Amino acid sequence: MTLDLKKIRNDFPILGRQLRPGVRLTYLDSTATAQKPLQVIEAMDEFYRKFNANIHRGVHTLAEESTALYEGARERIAKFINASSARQVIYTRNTTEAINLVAYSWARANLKQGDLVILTEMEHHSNLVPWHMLQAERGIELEFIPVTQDGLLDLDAYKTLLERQPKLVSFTHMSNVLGTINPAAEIVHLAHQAGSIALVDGAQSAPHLKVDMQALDADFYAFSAHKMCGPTGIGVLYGKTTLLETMPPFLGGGDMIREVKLRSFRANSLPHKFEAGTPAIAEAIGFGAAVDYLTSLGMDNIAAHEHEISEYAMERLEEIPGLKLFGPSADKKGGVASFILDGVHPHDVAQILDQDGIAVRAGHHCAQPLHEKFQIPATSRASFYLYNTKEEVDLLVKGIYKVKEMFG
Ligand code: C6P
Repeated sequence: MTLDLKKIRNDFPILGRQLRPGVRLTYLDSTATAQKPLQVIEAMDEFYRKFNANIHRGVHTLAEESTALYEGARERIAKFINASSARQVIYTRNTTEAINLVAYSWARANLKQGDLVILTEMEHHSNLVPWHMLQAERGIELEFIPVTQDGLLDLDAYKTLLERQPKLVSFTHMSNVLGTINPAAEIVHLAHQAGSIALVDGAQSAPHLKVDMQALDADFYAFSAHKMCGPTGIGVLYGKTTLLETMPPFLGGGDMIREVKLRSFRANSLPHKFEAGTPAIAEAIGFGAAVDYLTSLGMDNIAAHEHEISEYAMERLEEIPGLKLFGPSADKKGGVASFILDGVHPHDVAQILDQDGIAVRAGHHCAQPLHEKFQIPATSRASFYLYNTKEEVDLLVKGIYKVKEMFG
């Protein structure tokens, strides 16, 4: 089913915004954060107007209603990723915190000096730095699956690395710079065959692809609501029950305990064991509304729409003299176009496009080692989501020609 773009765009009030007189917003930065539909904005607004109370703590009506809304959202998020139980869905602040939870809890309980963790050269800093920190503390070893010149993971090199019997393979499902969609199920399967567990960074896959935890078989999967039309401040760590149950708590405090004595405590059951303190309640409810929204459109329809837009964008961008695109061909990637333009700094490209209301990101996109690999300090990045149109791609192309003209 094709998406009804006119109807969808009406759901997003911000997309109608005039930035300055005569300058309409063209939002091509959804990889950084997606815009929010009325369905999400209204769910959060309604929570504060009618239901606001702390959760799991009260017996009064509002406390029971807000607990039911918070837990109901967890159930729907679990269904969205096809987790077998909502107990496997731990609310975190974002993908970064979800990965750090694994690094602090599972890894510090299970990894010792000399143990190998395999990452990839295309990781976001949030799947690099927690492991650097553990390396400094514990002396674990890090190896990286190389990225080929056309932006794919070198799976032969991965198979060779697996001979060294890693304890953990942690990789991104989809690159936020190259757009590459990695063969996640295969990478997980190979990790398991080698006796390792696998963590998938789903920050860019959960918003754009149909993900199925039971088919993927990952031990951990991390994602953020704000990239999936939901609010900032909430994300999820999905984990296999057997692992989550044996892991020590991450943060200590209220709600994560079953019993506290002056000199000891007993941890709560899943998922509460990992949710210390008053959580982001309205945000969880907004997240639930976001997965309902995505489900109502259909993840397969969203992926097909994005594929059509990004294929068109690649074609149009490739025509521009002096523009170099990074990453694989459109059939192997999601809606991300990172590029450099001869003789123009990526920040200047972004700034000039902004004059015409076109929002793209410039910089290393929190993937500095990947940029180093391609021997560039930065790229400009346009990214596409369910509400973007071919007309917006045309505006981007027109804007880039304007940049070229200004820089002679
Ligand atoms: N990438 C981008 O513009 P947080 O910030 O925790 O919600 O997500 C971190 C993260 C982890 N992995 C990948 C692959 C990501 O793309 C991101 C976030 C944004 O590319 C912001 S830097």
